[in-house]
Amino acid sequence: MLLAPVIWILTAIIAYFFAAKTWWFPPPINAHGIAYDEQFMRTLIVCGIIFVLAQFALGWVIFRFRDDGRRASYNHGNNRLETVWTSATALLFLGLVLMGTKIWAGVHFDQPPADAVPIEVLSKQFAWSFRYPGPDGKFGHTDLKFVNDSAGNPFGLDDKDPAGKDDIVSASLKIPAGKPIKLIMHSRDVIHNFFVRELRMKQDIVPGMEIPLSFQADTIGVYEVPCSELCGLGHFQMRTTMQVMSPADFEQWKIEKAQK
Ligand SMILES: [Cu+2]
Repeated sequence: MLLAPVIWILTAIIAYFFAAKTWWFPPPINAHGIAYDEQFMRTLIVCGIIFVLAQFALGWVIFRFRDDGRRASYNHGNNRLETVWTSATALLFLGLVLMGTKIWAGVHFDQPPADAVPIEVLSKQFAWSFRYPGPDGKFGHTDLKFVNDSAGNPFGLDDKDPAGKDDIVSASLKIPAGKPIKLIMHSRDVIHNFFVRELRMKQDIVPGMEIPLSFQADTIGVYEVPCSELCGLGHFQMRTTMQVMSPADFEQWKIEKAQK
């Protein structure tokens, strides 16, 4: 008897925190993030309404069929109702999955435009490095035998290759706002994961593979890039930042870095 109001009150409290968005995501900074949040809200509203109705019905059934001293009766159920709600659930589920798939696939299957800014990403236990081709637009040759973290050469740049002379290596990601970006990601050791909450994007980086990820960020600011795949003892400290700059500031930053 007491259980019914407890279920109702708990349901109301849970629904309130979701409706009031008490603990929520940071605002998205790109069109994909906005589409992602809209799809999330659609799914949450559909599931939320069903959840609240189901919990209230559960409370009602507990109350209605409480032990009032009468003999219990047997009910064989209702096949038609079961067919209806199972089909409705399947349809809703498939519909939401199809809508969500389109948003997800847009990130992973659409090809970046030819003028996308290429940036090479190297993840390793337990740091991030980013490489830009510099003013010549060409990445210099690299080789494993030149890799030297303590000398500031995590990519293994070959200093005999003129194309690599102007390559820029940075410990944090800098990108221009409103421009398509193409990340070319590698891992040196184990699986790491590139994640920026505000982009609503998360991508595993598997050693031995070249993993592409293209996106665009529109809001200037500094955002955290935490490694999001448990990659070893130092995983907790494997984080850097993604700074979204105005295109002019980005060009200026590249010039300053290339001169060093
Ligand atoms: Cu990691």
